[in-house]
Amino acid sequence: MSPRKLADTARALLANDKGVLAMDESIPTCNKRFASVGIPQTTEARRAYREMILTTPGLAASISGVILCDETIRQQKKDGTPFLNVIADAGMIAGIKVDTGAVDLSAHPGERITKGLDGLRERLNEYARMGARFAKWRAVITIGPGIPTRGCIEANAQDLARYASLCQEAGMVPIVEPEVLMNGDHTMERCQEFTGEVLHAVFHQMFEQGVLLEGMLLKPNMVLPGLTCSKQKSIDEVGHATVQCLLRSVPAAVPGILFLSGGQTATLASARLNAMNQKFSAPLPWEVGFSFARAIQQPALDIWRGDEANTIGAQHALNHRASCNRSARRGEYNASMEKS
Ligand code: 5MM
Repeated sequence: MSPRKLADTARALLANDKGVLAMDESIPTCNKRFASVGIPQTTEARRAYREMILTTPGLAASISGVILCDETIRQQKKDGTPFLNVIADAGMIAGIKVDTGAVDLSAHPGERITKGLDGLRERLNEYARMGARFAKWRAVITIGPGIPTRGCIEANAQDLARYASLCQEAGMVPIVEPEVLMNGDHTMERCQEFTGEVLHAVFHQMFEQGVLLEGMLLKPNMVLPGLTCSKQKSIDEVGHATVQCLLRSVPAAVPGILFLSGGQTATLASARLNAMNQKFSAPLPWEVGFSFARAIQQPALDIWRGDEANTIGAQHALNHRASCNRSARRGEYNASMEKS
């Protein structure tokens, strides 16, 4: 492991106010998204969709890196060009999702633990040889009656730290993604409390496992009220609670925070990211960016619908979202951009 190389990759992913596009949906998740808009759930449809995304003209102006899944990293364009070459030729960095999904955590009803540590060293070495320079692992924390428990938080935090340490050994930057879900009727205050608790546990475990903070990136949830909470909050209130929570729990040595969107609408995710960068830019120790999946892809998927004739329109929508989020990183996003 070269600390300099890791830090350089992390910085490259944050450079020029760009973001990281998450297009690493597992086969079941991608199929679920396709089913919702009537696209056939086939290997070829997933390949064609990923080709549409990766060949979007100008995408690299707003996107520094893309997270792929195991199926996609091995696929090619229709003309045979490997996706990895398309990504490199566009000037973007390839990354890979290396968790293998979340399953029920034994003895903890309603809670989940992420799988994927078995054989991870070998898989990381293979992906590094293929050209991936960073990786991603998502842990899922649910808020509900009596949960999350310490047992669930600690188990996921330890696995995230073991994953991060193995990534760095393989020369890859770990994106560490502990997601506190927005499903439920909990208040924003409860989300803030548990997001803080989870982040403290994650950074404690990363310290124990010797993870180089300068060579990693954090991908957390924003601090939000639950989807069905009766007390929804303004954009500025969300921005304030999120930044306050992160300032209390994320060490300054971490170079960047790349938010997930978690099911927020595309425009709300941009507006909330913008509020954080607009109102708090001066005192923040880390860069505050994005690694959205749905909040970048969904408008494009709604247009594409599996029909090649819709490619240009879908690519335009994808580029638009990526570019709005780049503006939000600078605190320059505003609603009028949606009209143009
Ligand atoms: C939370 O999901 C991640 C960010 O996506 P959103 O911005 O849509 O919330 C995303 O990278 C996720 O980890 C991937 O889509 C992979 O998910 P699965 O569950 O298919 O492994």
